[in-house]
Amino acid sequence: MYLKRLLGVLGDRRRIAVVTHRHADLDALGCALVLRDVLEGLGREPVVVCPDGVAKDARPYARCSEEMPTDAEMAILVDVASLAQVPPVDIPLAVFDHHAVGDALPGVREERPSCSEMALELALEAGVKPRRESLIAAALGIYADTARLSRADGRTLAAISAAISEIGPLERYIAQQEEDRALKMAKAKALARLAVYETKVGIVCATHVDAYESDVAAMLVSAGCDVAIAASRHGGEVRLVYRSHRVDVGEVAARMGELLGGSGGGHRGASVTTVKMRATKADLPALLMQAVRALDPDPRPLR
Ligand SMILES: [Mn+2]
Repeated sequence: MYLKRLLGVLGDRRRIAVVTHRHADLDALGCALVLRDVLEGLGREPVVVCPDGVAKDARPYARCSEEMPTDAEMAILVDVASLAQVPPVDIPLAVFDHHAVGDALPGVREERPSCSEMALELALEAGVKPRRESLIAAALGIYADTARLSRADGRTLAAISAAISEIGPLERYIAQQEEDRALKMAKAKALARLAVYETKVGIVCATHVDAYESDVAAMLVSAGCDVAIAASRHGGEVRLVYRSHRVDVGEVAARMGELLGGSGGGHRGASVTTVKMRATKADLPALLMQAVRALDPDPRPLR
């Protein structure tokens, strides 16, 4: 299905650059690695090129060069809809992409949920077994581009199913995507300093950190807090970040801003109060208590 079209544009060229869009994401990289394996299986000499490097979550699978090889006879652009997404290339171009709308180039362009699944279908068609690393990147690429498979159709699931049969459940690779040590420390400290209250608006969780207050507040809401408040100090300023799926914390942040002589506001579910004040770390729990009392004057600490 794809093989004939691809072979048609390749002709008898041997040295092929498989080029992702700038800052390749997992789908671009997975697609490129599987395509490379297929081309190798067909007796060509492919090289994967990732202009300007790869996105953070794709870094564990970045087996690619940032520079174009000087001797490539053709470049196949993968996961690339527009030529604006790649640096200028002065050799014959082809495309292997899952965006129906894009610059007119020879090759394979079809509206599909991900580029990686197209490459996996191509591998099956060509009778080539991709490397394990390529299968992992492609499966993660499908998972990412389909918003955790919510946009997957039957063909997508068949492709990822074949990959997972080889590499095992994705859980181990997703868990491997390590967070920054600094972010992990901020989350751990936030948990160590956490105060939890039952209030008339639900469970309110309050804590303080040196940085990553938004990530910390989001973490607390995903853990089940109805309202999360994360305090932090930045220069001569104290920041209270609010998150909630239930309570209009935009209004709460504005009210706290007035109360403390600062300013506050934001969205219904995500907001912030900032106050110019010299505070020490030891002052933050009392400020947080004020913020909790703004939600309910009589909060009951959870023990
Ligand atoms: Mn993609």
